[in-house]
Amino acid sequence: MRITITILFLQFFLNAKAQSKEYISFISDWESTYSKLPEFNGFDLYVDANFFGIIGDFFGDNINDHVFYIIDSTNKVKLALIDKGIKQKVYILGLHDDPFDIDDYKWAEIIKKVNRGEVLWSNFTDDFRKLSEVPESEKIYLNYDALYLHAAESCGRGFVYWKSGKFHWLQQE
Ligand SMILES: [Ca+2]
Repeated sequence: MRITITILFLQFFLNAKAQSKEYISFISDWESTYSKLPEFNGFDLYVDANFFGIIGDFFGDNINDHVFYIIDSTNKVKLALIDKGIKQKVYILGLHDDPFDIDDYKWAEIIKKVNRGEVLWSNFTDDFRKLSEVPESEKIYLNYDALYLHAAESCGRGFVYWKSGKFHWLQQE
């Protein structure tokens, strides 16, 4: 029992430490670099979501990228993806050309990294379905990471991933 508690405490401590390290790293990257890019003109870093920033390879070149939220002067939250590589590229979801017609990502209070190789799928087409009912041809497997967006209370959620030069969405109801 005591060992279990010690392990739980240790895990909690390590998680908290990892988060704060990530938090500090994103703040400093924003202040020293990203906030100065023309793409982020008029935006501030948004820090009120349940996650702060995510590091992973979302574009498939084995170089870790950065994902975080930004907020504009009208209080709308956009999802920024920094594709780090030989040449750094900036993508912002939530602008007028958003591929999913979303102009405010604030509803997605939680964003998690989906590790490479994990199945991406939609649980709703004409009706709800389980993963075991999804045909193999509709399952997506990537050899790089993806994102899982969801709201804590409502049922809005989905996978966002990059493939063939654009972003894709898979709905989870
Ligand atoms: Ca990359």
